Amino acid sequence: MFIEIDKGVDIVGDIHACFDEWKQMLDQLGYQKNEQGLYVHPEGRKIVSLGDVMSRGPKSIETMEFFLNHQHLMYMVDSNHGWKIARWLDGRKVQLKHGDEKVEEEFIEFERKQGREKTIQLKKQLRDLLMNAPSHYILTEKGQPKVVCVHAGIREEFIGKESEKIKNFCRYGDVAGVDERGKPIRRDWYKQYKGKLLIIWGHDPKPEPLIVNNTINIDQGVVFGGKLTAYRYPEKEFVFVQAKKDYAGVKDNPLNKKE
Ligand SMILES: [Mn+2]
Repeated sequence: MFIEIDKGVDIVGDIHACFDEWKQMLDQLGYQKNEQGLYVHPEGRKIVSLGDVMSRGPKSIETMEFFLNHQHLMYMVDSNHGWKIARWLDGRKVQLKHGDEKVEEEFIEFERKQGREKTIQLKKQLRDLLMNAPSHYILTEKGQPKVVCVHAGIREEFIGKESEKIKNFCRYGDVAGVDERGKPIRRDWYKQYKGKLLIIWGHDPKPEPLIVNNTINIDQGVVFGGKLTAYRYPEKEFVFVQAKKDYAGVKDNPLNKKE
């Protein structure tokens, strides 16, 4: 759960299968391909993903495979779509909706082209990757905690701990049931946060990075036609990649939501 910041960390918000924008982000952050065709940073930087790397967008498998092949420099926290897909890959009965059905469509196509054996193997590898993702990561400087990376939210007393309750909170945020249309009612946990550690989170798309107390939301809704955001630490800089289009095409685009 601890990552030493060392040469620097690039924290990236929800990619949601926007693989083209993700590759552009890697270029902008200065990552380069080595002789094996794998990305590395010349200064030895690392990447932490805030989860929800798949679903809704066009290239879930490619994005997940990228994480699988780059475990030498990438970390990923648990997330709501990640957890749903992990259970689906595990063969459990889950209802695929809110863009998760696109992952299944991609796998049907993958199996048609690559065959059953390869598909089973990839599904197992991705299942393991997603199932083993921790609820949050703590970035440390010479062993001292500085930054918490989490998908949907966290409370100060949960930091550094792990339990079913904590996993749920980090995956979905502070959810107070569902409204009459079946949408989760989200409580804004960050408005109550009073901790010293900087919390970087995603999940809830905002048009611009939202800085409240000691928290920063870096999900700028790339899959909804917004932008992909990375936050560089210790530089404390934002890097953006504009979406090529609105991939999700939902009627109630969350980027239009009034605060
Ligand atoms: Mn999410």
